[in-house]
Amino acid sequence: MSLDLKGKGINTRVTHAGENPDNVYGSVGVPIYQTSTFKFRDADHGARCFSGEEQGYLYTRIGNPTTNTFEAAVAHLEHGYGGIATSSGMAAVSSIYMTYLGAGVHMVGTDAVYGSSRMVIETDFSRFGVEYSFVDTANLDEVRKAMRPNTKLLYIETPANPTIKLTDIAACAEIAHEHGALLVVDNTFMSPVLQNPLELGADVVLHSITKYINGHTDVVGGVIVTRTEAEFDRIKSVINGIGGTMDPHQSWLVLRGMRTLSLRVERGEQNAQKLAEYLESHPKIEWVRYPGLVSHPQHDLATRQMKGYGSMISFEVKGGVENGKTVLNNVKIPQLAVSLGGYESLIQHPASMTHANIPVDEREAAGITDGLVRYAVGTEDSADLLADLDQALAKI
Ligand code: LCS
Repeated sequence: MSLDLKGKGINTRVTHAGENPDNVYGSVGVPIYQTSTFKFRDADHGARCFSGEEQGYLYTRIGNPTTNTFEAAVAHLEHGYGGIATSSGMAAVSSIYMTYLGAGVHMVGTDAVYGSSRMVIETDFSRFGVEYSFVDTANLDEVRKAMRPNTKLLYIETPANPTIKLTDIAACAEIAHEHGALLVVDNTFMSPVLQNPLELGADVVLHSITKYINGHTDVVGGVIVTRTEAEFDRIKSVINGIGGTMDPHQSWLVLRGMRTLSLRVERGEQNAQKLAEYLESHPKIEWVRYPGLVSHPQHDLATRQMKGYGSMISFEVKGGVENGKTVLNNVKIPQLAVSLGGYESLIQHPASMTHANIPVDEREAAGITDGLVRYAVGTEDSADLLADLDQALAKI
C-alpha cells in the first residue's frame, strides 16, 4: 500500500513521493531494473503492449520501472500530470525546443539563461529556421513587446543563471496564453521544494537534476514535468524518438539523492542568507545579488512566488576581474568548479566558464559582467564558510 501524500508536508512528500513497493521481495529500496528490454508472455501480449491496449514495459528508451519511479516522484513534487526523465538537463531543454519549435516558429527567452540553453537556439535550432528573441524577462513590457503572431514558446529561467534576476511566472503565463503560446520554466535554481511553476500557470517545468534534485555532484540528468496529459504525450513522443532517455542506474542514484532534497535546500539557504549579508556589508564588495536580501530589486516578487530564497549568490569584488580572481584562487572551502546544487560549495567565474559560449556583447547586455563571481552555497557550517571568505577577501 502506498502512503497517501495528500496534504502532507514537503519533507514527508520528498521522503515518500513515488514510493514503489517491490511486490516480489518487498524491498524497501527501489530496485534497479538494469535491463534494456522486457520480454512478452506471447506474441499477442507483445502486440497489445505496443498498441497501448495493455500497460507493460517494452524497451528502456521508452520506459523503465526504476526511471518511472523517479518520474512519478518529481511529477508529484511539481504538482504536474507526469514526469519525463532525460539523460541531461540539456537533453530536457533541447527536447522541449524540438517539441515546440520549427521553421518559421518564434520563441521568446530569458536573456540570462544558462549559456547552452541559449547557444543551442542561436547556433543550432536557427539552422532549421527557428526564430528567437532573448530579452530581459524580468521586465514584462519587454516580454510583451517581443511576442509575435508566430510565437509558440515563452521560455524563462527564474532565478536566472547567473544574474539571479527573477521573472514573474504568473504574469508570463498570462502573456504567453494571451498569445496562444506555452510557458516553459527552467526551475533548476529553486528545485521543486522552493518553487512550483505549474501552480503559477506554467505549462511545462524542467530541471537539470544534476543540481539540487540529485545533489551529490555525481550524476548528470534532467527531468520535465507537464501540467496536462496532452503536453506530456507531445514531449514524451519526441524523447522516445530522439532518445535522450535517462538510464535505470542513473534514475536510481537520483532517487537516492533526492530523498534528502528538502534538508539540503533548507541548510543551503540558511548558509546563503548569512553569506549574502556578510558580503553586502563588506567594504571590498561592489554589489551582491541574492533574493533573500531586501536590497534585491525583486525581493517582493521572490517572497511572493518562491517558498524560500535558495542558495545561489552572485557578487562583484571592487577592482574588477583581477580582485575577483584573487578571491577565486584563495577560498579554501568552495571548490573552483562549474555546476551547483550539490552538498558542497562551489565557486566559478561565468564570463570565462559557464557563459563563455555567449558572444561578449550579448553576455554583457544580459548583465553577465566580467567581474561577476557565482557562489553555489553548500551544506557546510556557515561559520566556516564566512571565515573562509573573510580570509580570501583579506588577500586583496
Ligand atoms: N538549466 C540550468 C539552469 C542550468 O544551470 C544547467 C546547467 C542546465 C539547464 C543544463 O543542465 P545539464 O545538462 O548540465 O544537466 N548549469 C551548469 C552550470 O551553471 N554550471 O555547470 C552546468
